[in-house]
Amino acid sequence: MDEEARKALVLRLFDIGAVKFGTFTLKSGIESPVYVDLRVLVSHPDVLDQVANALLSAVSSVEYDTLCGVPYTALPFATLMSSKTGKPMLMRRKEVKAYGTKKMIEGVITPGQRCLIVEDLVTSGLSVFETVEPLEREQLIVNDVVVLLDRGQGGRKNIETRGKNLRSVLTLAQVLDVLVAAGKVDTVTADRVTAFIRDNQVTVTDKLEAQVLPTKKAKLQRTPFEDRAKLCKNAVGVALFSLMARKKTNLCVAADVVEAKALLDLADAVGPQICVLKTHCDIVRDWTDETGTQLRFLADKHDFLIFEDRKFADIGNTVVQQCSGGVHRIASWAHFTNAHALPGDGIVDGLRTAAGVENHGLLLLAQMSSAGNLLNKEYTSACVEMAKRHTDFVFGFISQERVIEGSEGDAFVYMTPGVKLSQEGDGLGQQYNTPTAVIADRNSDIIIVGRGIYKSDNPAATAAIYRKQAWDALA
Ligand code: S5P
Repeated sequence: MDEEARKALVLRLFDIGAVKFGTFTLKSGIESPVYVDLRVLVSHPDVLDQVANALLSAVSSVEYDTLCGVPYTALPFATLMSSKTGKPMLMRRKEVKAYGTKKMIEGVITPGQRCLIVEDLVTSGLSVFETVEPLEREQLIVNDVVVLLDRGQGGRKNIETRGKNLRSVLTLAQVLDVLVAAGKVDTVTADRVTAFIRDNQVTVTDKLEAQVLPTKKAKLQRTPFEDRAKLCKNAVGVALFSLMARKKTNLCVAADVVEAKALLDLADAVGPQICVLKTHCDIVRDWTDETGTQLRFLADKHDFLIFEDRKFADIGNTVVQQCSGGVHRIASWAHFTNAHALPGDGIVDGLRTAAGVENHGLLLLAQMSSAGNLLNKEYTSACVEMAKRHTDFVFGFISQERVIEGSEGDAFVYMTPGVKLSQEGDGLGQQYNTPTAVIADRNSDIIIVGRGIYKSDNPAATAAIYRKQAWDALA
């Protein structure tokens, strides 16, 4: 931005009351001779437009794929910049939704993309990191921050020492120079402001950082899987926790392919990466007893468990037949299966009768990934209570997050479907989260990935990528 444009912008900011001089008590209780309120800009579209142009010219040499404004004041800045450049925008939620998908970042997330942070005002620089953190957790690359006004109180240093480049359109010192030259502010006031800035430098201490950045506050303490194996009461659950600890994987592949050969080939290819292979035997058009036998052979060869995702939902007497009989004879080859809690305890009793607790286990569906599903909080709690009544057989949940806290919850495993590196849905209601979001933010144990892996060009290599992300997210 040239000198004239800068001057014009400063004068307009002063005219509309975005920068004021006098005596103001800040949130911290400190008295300041200057007050900057950039929220008023939304009432002045011409200034907003000037600001967006100025921010864009400040980042003309920066390479980025997407941009994200720090809420709320910088959101309209980012929106205009996105519209002018055609680059997509992401939005960070200030409050995480208490229901539904609990996303921190809205918009289409493409891991590996470079995201530019747009901020209105930098004082300490810490609020920038409240936005950087969730973006980096989603595997976006954040190198650059652009701000309209740097107050000059140490924010630049705080941002740069954390490895980010800061570009600012204006500093408060520049604003003062323009306003003094234009006769809008007298030199006594300008000197007071300069002295204030000098005397109020903000250094970010660990304590301050922990107050501002929530994830620094309470780093999740996870009980190791080998210890959870000792808490679990079902033999298959014990085997699963031990396997995860031994093989160092918390990846389950949903092998939703429709031919037996394709299923076995996929199982053989991803077998080295997974702790669980999840099947839907009723979508395999040429299923025979031999398919089950071969799957068991591959499970032994690669050290994984087989989970038939049958989602039983009938009365006890019927599920006995469905689990042990029919064409699929599920209990003869699957290590564990799952059920809806809807029919009541009889469904658990029926499946226990059909399969036995020695070599089989059961998960309950406590939450689902699909949009508009009817499994509300009360239902989830009722599922949890049901599981606690049957710990000899029920060893975990299909859920979107950990549903039982504390050591009591450590005895159960939490498996989460709806996982993909890119979060676009499938047009049929499926909703996706990234491996990191599921494991690190929602404290789940195992990611279940279907199309993200079996539809990729190289399922074995893709499985290795998901495996690493999910395992690293436990740390
Ligand atoms: O809530 C659920 C529960 C399950 S078990 N949402 C799900 O998507 N699933 C299953 O997980 C679903 O039946 C499918 O086999 C897998 C997800 O597949 P993807 O291709 O969307 O990853």
